[in-house]
Amino acid sequence: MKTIAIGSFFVLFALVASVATTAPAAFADHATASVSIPVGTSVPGCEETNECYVPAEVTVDAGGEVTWSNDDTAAHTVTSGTPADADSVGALFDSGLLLAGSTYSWKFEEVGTVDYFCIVHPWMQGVVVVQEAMAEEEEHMEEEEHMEHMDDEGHLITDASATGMLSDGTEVKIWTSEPMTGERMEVHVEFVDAEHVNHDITVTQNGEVVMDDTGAHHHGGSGMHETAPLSSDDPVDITVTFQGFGINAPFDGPVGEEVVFTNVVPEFGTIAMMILAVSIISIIAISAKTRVIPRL
Ligand SMILES: [Cu+2]
Repeated sequence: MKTIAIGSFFVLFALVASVATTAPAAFADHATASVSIPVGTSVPGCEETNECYVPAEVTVDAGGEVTWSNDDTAAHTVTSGTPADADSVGALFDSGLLLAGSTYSWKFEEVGTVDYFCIVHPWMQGVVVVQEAMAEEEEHMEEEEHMEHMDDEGHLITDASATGMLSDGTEVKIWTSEPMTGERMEVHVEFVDAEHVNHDITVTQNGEVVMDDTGAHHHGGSGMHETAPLSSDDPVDITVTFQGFGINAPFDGPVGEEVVFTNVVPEFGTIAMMILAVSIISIIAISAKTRVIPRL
């Protein structure tokens, strides 16, 4: 009886997990975009590097929404138009004074390019490109393209962007899409030949956290994660923290070990650099060759 109970629990779990992992997270997501108003923009200078709004240009589908957050200590505005053309100022939208720490959103209905700026600090300028919402077919194609990196079970079949290893010999592979401004980046993680893997994963770009998933569970040992829309094309750093094999705690394996992938640049293929940091928790002496048999 007990075996049956555990067995059906497992099936149910596997079912739920597979539904969760195959649900098509809009792979080409242009429904929303986020723009930050960084610290220090109330004095001129940010326009020299086009960083008064970050990113200075974002793309959304028609009907998509852009959200600006004022991360500066001064108040700013997000006002459509350009300072040079008085008639254009605020013709489409105007946030009014956006106090420090507040946000403003606007939904863009029409295809085209919309300039905007800050009335208080007119050197602050940005652009929103509104594009035709992608036809469903195209989206499917992108989805298939995306699936080409994995087999039916979600295991990587193309070259991994980088590979690391836990102290028990379990290989950890990652594959990422290219980091692109305004786009979400996909990160596939695979613990090779492992089942019921629990892990955390953090992605940073130029020191900014763009993804922080804790408590991920991949019943087949692999899964896909997605970052927030990126604010630059720069490479990212990925930290995978292993949290053990198993469905119910206590979990097996070198819990707490981190595999850190720095400077991940997918177009250059393989590893830029890989560091294995072993935390104190995992000084359970397991020989590097020992395979940990996942316990159900
Ligand atoms: Cu301003």
